[in-house]
Parts: sequence; C-alpha cells; structure tokens
Amino acid sequence: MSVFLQKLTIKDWILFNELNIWNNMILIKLGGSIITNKEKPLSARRKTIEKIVKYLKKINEPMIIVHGGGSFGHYWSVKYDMHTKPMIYNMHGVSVVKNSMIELNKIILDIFLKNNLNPYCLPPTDFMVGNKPCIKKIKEIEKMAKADLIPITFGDALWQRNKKTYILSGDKIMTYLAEILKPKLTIFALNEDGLYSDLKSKKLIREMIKEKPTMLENKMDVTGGMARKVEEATKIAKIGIKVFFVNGNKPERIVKAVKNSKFEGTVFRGKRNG
Ligand code: IP8
Repeated sequence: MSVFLQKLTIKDWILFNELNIWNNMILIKLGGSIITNKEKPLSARRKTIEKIVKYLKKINEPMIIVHGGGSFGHYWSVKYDMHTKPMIYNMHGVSVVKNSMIELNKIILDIFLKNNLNPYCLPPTDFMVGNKPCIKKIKEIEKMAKADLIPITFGDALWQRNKKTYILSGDKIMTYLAEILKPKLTIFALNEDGLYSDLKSKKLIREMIKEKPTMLENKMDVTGGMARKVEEATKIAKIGIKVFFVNGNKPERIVKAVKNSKFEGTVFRGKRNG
C-alpha cells in the first residue's frame, strides 16, 4: 500500500468513497452546434464528428457520450412548438422529433463504428421514467462503459404521463449521469473556445468563479442554449466534479483536458458546498 493510502483517515476514506474519487470515467457532451450545421436543417457535420472521434480514440478511460439535437431535434421542436415543460404537444411532432434524434444518433454511431470503437445506442428511455432518472439503470451504464462499450445517449422527446411529453436536454442528462456516477470529469464540446466575458473581443473566461459570461440567445434552441449548459455545469461542479468547456473543432483540447495537460477553454472547478 502506498504511503499516501496509509495516511488516509477513516473520514478521508468515507469522503473518497462518497465522491467516488477512484472513478476514472469521463462524461462527454457533444453539443448540437458542433455536430450539426445549426443554420442548415437536418445536416450533420460529419467531418467534425470524424475528427472528434479520432481524438476520442486516444483516451484510454471508460467514457459515456451524450449528444445534443442541433439542426435535427431543435429544428423540429421549434416547428411543432415543443419545449422542456411537460405538456400535451402534437403527437405527430413528438414522433418526428424523436425520429430525427434517432437519425442523428445513427450517424454518430456509424462514425464511431467505422473508427473501430464500440458505440452502444442508448436512448434516454433506457434510463428515464417520466422525468426521473432511474439510478439502477444508470449504474448499469457505468458497467457497460467499463466493459469497453461506449454508451451514446442524447437529448430527446420523452413521454411524461397522461398524454404529456417534453423535450429532455442532453445537458440535463449530463447532470443526472454526473450526480449518480460521479465521473472523474465532465466535458462539454462546443462550437466556441469556451465562455467569453465579452462576446465582441471573445475574451475567454479561463476559470468560472464569479464572472458573468456574455451569451447570445438562440431562438432555434428550445432547451436553453449556452445558459442551460452553464446552469448544468454549475450544478455538476457543486457535486465536486470538474467541468470543462472546450472547442470541439479542436478536439486535441478534449484529450488535453483528460490528460490534465495545459488546457485551453473554460473550467468549472469541482467544489462542494460547506
Ligand atoms: O441539444 C435537445 O438536446 P440538447 C434534443 O442537448 C432535442 O438540449 C430533441 C431538441
């Protein structure tokens, strides 16, 4: 046993266990704006996805991937006026949104497969009941990732109950998975370098402490865009897990974030209250 381990008190062991400090799992969100052409309905950025996947291959840790809707799911959600609030929406809309997400998910799965990785399609209905995550099922996803599969889930149109449905954001899925699995770190791959304190000069916020980032409102995004990401990242950091916002167009930065080398982007340091 190393000297470090010998010196741990029982309190340290309990805290480490609670935080699942030994977990080497990585949680990665591929934002809709990086994997699709947001201005062109139903168009995937295949070359960018390929490049990201080539870099993900360099990561030798279990990982779970979540992806957003971009010009697939959001395009149809806007058309059918569907939102995150559970309500009675047009059922044909629910069907069309869901179908477009399956289509985007398939494009991503195929690219992972082509690169000799082991993606595993995981629609959120596999671990959500209504709007609640199912802990038991989510713990199995971790086992799959540790057995060399790469579970790939996504934001989706979900059934709540009594004819009510809602749009579940991939960013929210990130928080559910982080809360239950306590991964080593979480990464949001964006179409930007990170968060900016000033949108004009693109002054990068390297570490989110108390700074207020400036963000554009996107009317084609029904789940809250960058503001939603910041909200979920703040929740994840509060559990004690580090969150990185990185530019997915430069996927070497994803690898650097994982390998803990000099990092370019915005970091939310994992801090617990109290
Ligand atoms: O882009 C939304 O997921 P997000 C998915 O992660 C749909 O917020 C169906 C619009």
